[in-house]
Amino acid sequence: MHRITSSQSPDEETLEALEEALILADVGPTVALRLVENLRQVAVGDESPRERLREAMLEILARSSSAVSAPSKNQPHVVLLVGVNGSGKTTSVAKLAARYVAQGHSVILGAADTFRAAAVEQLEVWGERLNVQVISHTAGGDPAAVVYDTCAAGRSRGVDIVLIDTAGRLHTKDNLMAELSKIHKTAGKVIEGAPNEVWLVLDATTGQNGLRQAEDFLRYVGVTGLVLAKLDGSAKGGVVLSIAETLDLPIRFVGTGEEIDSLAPFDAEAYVNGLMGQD
Ligand SMILES: Nc1nc2c(ncn2[C@@H]2O[C@H](COP(=O)(O)OP(=O)(O)O)[C@@H](O)[C@H]2O)c(=O)[nH]1
Ligand SMILES: [Mg+2]
Repeated sequence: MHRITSSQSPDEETLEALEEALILADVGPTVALRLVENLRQVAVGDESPRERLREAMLEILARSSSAVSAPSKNQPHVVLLVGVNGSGKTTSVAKLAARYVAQGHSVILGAADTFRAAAVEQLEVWGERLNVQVISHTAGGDPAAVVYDTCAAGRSRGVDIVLIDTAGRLHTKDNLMAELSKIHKTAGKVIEGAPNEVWLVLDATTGQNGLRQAEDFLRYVGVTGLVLAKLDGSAKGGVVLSIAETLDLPIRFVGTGEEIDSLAPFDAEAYVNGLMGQD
């Protein structure tokens, strides 16, 4: 039987299989190569390459997972959700609202996706179900004005958490990204230091384009964390590992279904196990 001993480097076949698994899980060739290259170079102990790879990934995730800013007692904690079309922003806003309400927080929602009337309705349906107020304007209006009103309402009512849904936008469209910067600044005009968090919602089925998305959203609105939606399908969501490694962005929540309670705080161990195909 072939056994790796202390002085040997792991066999090429194993390394190649691991690299391929990473790429198939959407980790991306650059980070996959870097991870496997490290396995190749570091002297091998008793641990299997697979186990060491697992640890290396957990290390990346631990490094990027700074503590999330906590809601303060004095003013609303504002969270802005951003991302491309259909990534899961509105659903994630609703899920987060349900979660915060269950924790005893008061919540208000801002329907700043003014591009589509359906988007406002979608959020209002969730708001009714959760008994949470939704601030909206007519479709086609200025999203920054919605953000202004939502933050102002949140402040005057003394709510704990303000969650703002935004329109899906292509990260490559400068005018839409500039609009997002304006939304960001507007929140800060109403509530000092707002938004406290800007979470980029990524669809787990997004391949390496997710990294480019994260870079662009980070540049325009200072993304502070990720929400990985749709991790319930066959997708492994490896792109967030690339993002964590490359941009040092923490993953905050994971969406695992269309239902309101299908959202959980990110669990690095579970994620890495899923990535490596052992649940
Ligand atoms: N399976 C699954 N579907 C989701 C999840 N999050 C959102 N969706 C679905 O993805 C679609 C787009 O979601 P939506 O929140 O409207 O995306 P938005 O355009 O970014 O606001 C909807 O059909 C949602 O029900 C998830 O975690 N798992
Ligand atoms: Mg939406």
